[in-house]
Amino acid sequence: MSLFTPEFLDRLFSADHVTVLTGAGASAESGIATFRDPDGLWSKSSPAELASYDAFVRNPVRVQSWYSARIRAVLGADPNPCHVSVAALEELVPTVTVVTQNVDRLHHRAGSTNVVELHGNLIDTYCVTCGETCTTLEVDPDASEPAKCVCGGLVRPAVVWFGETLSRTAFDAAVMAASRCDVCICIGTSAEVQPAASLPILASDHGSYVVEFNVRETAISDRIDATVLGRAGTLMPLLINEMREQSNVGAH
Ligand code: BJW
Repeated sequence: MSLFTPEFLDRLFSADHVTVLTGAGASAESGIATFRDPDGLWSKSSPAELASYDAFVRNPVRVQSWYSARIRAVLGADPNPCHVSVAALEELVPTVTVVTQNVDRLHHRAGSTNVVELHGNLIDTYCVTCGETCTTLEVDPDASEPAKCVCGGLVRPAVVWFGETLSRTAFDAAVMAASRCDVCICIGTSAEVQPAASLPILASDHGSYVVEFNVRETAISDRIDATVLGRAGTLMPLLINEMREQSNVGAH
């Protein structure tokens, strides 16, 4: 007995374009903390003190040291079965676009070839004064000075903070992917942060079948076609197995 509805599977088997929107839950099984879960990053620290440009300028050492620890966590993590299965979708569907809110580069490392990073990434850093790429923002929480560029400007991670606009190129690509896909699979996002959370609704408005894989219901559950409850690293491999079995049946 499949966990997935017949309509979802039918739409997926005949899809030309699938858009996968991922959030922190997709990387949770790689050991990377989510934001809004009971043990998530925002349960320990306030986003207002860490994830805005104002917070960064007010206390650069605090923000840089917090990001230093997160960069180390991401560099020490590996893609999990969810990332691997999302990459495997490319063997089964003509066009797959991965639109991720995650900043950990794990979709790239798992082999996905068409990834749109809505909120930037944690690997790159740049100077807020001259804009040059900097090698590192590594700083201890008790450092007396923040990490600076050779020009003297503060070094920041290449992520999108609250109140900042997303890259135009990335957002345009995400809107295009949401409005043109036949199926949209949202994995491990609370759908509480805009404008990312509006993408599945846009997909639905354009006739796409929209399903979410999550351990709990979310802010968009009652506005989409189906919610499949479970862990991303379990559900995505199950889905790929069903698709492979179906394509083998079709081939014989
Ligand atoms: C599992 C699982 C497992 C766990 N398997 N599932 C319109 C209306 C209202 C507000 C706004 C609006 N437009 C703009 C705003 C303001 C703001 C916003 O949305 N605020 C809301 C919180 C109210 N948005 C912005 O500021 C954005 N900019 C913007 O819109 O620019 C234009 C503009 C500017 C100014 C004014 C108006 C317009 C920018 C947003 C940037 C978000 N940045 C962050 C930090 C990135 C850097 C970093 O990593 O430090 O991005 S915040 C954080 O939230 C991070 C995430 O990408 C993002 C989304 O979180 P996500 O991925 O959904 O994670 P969680 O933790 O929330 O959820 C995890 C889910 O996984 C849960 O559902 C679990 O159940 C599930 N899960 N384990 C499956 N194993």
